[in-house]
Amino acid sequence: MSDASYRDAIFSTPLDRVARFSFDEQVVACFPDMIRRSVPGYGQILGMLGLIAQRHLRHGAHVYDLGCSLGAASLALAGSLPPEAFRLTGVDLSPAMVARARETLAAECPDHAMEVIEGDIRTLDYRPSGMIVLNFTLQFLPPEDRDAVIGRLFAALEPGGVLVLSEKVVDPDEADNAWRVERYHDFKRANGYSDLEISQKRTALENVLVPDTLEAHHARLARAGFPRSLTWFQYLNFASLVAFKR
Ligand code: GEK
Repeated sequence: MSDASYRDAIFSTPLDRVARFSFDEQVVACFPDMIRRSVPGYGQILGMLGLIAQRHLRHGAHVYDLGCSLGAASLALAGSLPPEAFRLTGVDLSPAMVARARETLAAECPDHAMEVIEGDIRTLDYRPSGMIVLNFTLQFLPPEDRDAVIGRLFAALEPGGVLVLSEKVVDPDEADNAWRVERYHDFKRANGYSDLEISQKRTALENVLVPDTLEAHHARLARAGFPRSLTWFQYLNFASLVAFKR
């Protein structure tokens, strides 16, 4: 990224009332550092998006990057595919994210046809697309809205289209879940977060990020009409699925 990126220190000082997490200016400034140190496998997932697109994306098709934040998934696709291979629309609800994503995509890949729009993925009027990326975004929607969104994405995909869905997940087995969460906190500590930062971030995300089980994701994809979905990646309590529309 061309702009300066700051280290995430949002939850490093004791706050008497921890605010609900939101994607504001403060988060935008340190977002690349935050997501890299907080999401196990984030870089590997981005790297694989281009390879999945190379195999499954019809030449010239349209792609959505939903909840695009600063456009990292879009940049990863542009790094793997030539400009004529696809057109892309990034969508995000946060004006601060959209502004920075627009600047970044224009500076880094001026030859690729990529636009970023401010919008809510629950109400967007979707155009026919060959690939849809939901990279750690569905988890922020109220659980009762998730079925309808996945149904609309299935309808928007062209035959042969693919949906890539990456999410924080919860294990139905309580002991297995506890082990994954504890090792995830070790992962964050190893990446320089203090116990205070880990616990305050956890509180801020309560009721904002509500994870589903992998089973619930596959069942939802099937209900929406996807004849096939598989978990292609998992690292502790973070996973990525791919769903195919035949
Ligand atoms: C990446 N995909 O770097 N409509 C549109 N955007 C939304 C909505 C909504 N209803 N709700 C939340 N968002 C990115 C990372 S971050 C994940 C995605 C994280 C947006 C929100 O504004 C934020 O930018 C993004 O979803 C989630 O590959 O921060 O853990």
